[in-house]
Amino acid sequence: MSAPPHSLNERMLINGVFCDSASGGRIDVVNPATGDVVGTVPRAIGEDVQFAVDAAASARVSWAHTPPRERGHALYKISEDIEAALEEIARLLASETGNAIRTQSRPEVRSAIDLFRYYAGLGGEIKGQTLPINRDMLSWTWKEPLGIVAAVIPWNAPIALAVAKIAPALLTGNVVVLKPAEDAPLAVLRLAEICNRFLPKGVLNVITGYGSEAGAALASHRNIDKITFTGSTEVGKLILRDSSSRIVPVSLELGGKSPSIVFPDADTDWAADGVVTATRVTRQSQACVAGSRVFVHESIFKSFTKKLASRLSAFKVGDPLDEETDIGSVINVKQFRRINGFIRETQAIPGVQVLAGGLPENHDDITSGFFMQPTLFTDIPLDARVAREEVFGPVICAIPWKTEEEVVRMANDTEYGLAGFLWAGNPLNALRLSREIEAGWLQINQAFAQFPGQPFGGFKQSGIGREFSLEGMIESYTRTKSVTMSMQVT
Ligand code: TAP
Repeated sequence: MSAPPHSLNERMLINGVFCDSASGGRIDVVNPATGDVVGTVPRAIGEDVQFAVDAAASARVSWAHTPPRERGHALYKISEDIEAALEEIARLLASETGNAIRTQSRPEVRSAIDLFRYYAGLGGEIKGQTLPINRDMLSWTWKEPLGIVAAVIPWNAPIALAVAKIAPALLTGNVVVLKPAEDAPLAVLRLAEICNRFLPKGVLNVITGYGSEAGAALASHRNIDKITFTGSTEVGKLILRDSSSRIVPVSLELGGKSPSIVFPDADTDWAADGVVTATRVTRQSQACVAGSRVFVHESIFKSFTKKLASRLSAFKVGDPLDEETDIGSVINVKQFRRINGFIRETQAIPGVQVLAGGLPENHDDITSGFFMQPTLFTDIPLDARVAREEVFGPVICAIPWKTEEEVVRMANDTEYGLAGFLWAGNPLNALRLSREIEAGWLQINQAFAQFPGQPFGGFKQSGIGREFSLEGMIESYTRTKSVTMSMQVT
């Protein structure tokens, strides 16, 4: 294994100062690929959350009054310093998440730079409307910031997801208290250090700690004006329920079980490569959009799944910091056991075929190095757990279909509705079906990651609200005030 960065004793950012928690408690951050402690971070408690919210409250008015162009300029300066630190941040990310540096961590930092730059130029778009009520009356709307935004993010893409919340919230004049996941706070703290160079104190605060402790205290704080959360549907529901007592607006980006539909006339080499990308296996499929239900037309099912299996088996799995590695390590032992539970249970179903992967060696007694070759199952009953629940790991189900009506029904038979992928020789066939698939983001003959500017978010239990876009920024981080004025002077 290549050497990880030296172990870091980090502090969290409150009111422009890097500090320890009030309790003095600390949390180890472990490289899942090696079991090495790569750093420690403060274990924030309710008192720290209070300090951070108070700091944000003090900074709120002056930041809201800062001209949007100046706020955008600060975001651009931040993007330049992230670019200068790209390699260091990417190594940190790879070390704490287990995500391979070449295929995941470096591209993730690049996407964060892009996202800051996208929002940096949108200051002039925070605009209202004038309304034609009558000639004697002027009526217009203003878009105002909401105030203090509580942002809670998971570990699977911490830098990209932090920026997806910080950049639009700050540009629109809000102040932020962000909590990263306990498994992956280090790169986010490095990002906070860069942001702090260009932002007034208190505008961005980053607290580290456990979800049930710091996360819950933040999300339920009575002075929070907006909650934006990415993570599990289960915690999303908790937050939504709790926020209802205070009528606080909530944006949720939750789980998924996305369909990937292969038509009989698809270019099967192109589609097999695309399906692999859609499953996000190079991030151990720890991705909410992962197209883990692959519906293949029955006329090409056998040949296509064989092609898919050979591609999945060819990936190099191992040390995330090695440039040769395609797929790194699953995040932690809990997720590793959970994923293996799905595999074990599915393998035991009579008739199920395992075309690639399967249970990793030493799956029972492992304490680090949660490496998994992607698994491909066929002949699975549609009601099997693996075909219905989000695995959040490299486990794919291939399912045959006969008619378009049938595949639409199967694709939509899920509580989720985040993304979907369609692979067809005649794109008009895919286009026709795309109207029927219940998902917030569909791609035809491609499987890219989100582009800045593209509204991204889920239908059904995959979430509420849109990110990565001007539309999402205005919806999620501003409120509309109407003003009417008489033009008759009496
Ligand atoms: P969650 O438990 O939902 O964690 C996401 C974030 O919420 C973390 O920062 C977590 O802190 C925090 N959190 C946990 N409990 C909280 C509470 N009661 N109040 C406020 N914040 C709380 O997800 P996870 O454990 O990281 O992953 C579990 C499952 O979530 C996965 O299997 C997958 O299905 C889903 N997931 C979805 C996504 C996306 S992008 N949709 C991303 C990651 C995970 P701690 O990490 O410190 O507990």
